[in-house]
Amino acid sequence: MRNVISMIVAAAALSLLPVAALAHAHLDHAQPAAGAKLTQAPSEVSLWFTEAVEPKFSSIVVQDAKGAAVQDGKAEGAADNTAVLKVKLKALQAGAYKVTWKVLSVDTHRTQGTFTFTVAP
Ligand SMILES: [Cu+2]
Repeated sequence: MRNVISMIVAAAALSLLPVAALAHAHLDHAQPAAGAKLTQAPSEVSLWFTEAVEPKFSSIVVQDAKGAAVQDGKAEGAADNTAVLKVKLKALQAGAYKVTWKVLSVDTHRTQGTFTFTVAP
């Protein structure tokens, strides 16, 4: 009985693939926004994607101009939105920062990208 159920579940999952494969998790928008010039240092970076992502298999790295990582801990999802990935930041000094994100979307496709923002109090 268990085998029959797992076969049905597998068949149902496969039948969803052609539809899901049409979409990938692209970055929709970010906070801070790409290219933003901020007068106050942000305490976290939040990314909104075009489809749900798997936080356990996704990452956000934020680096200062010297390449040192300034994120505080691992990227995590948001309780109210499966298409959001965010990471906390250490106290940022003035300067330029580069955000590099790599995500695994729920349709199992990997995407990645980078953008920068500047803190200029
Ligand atoms: Cu996709």
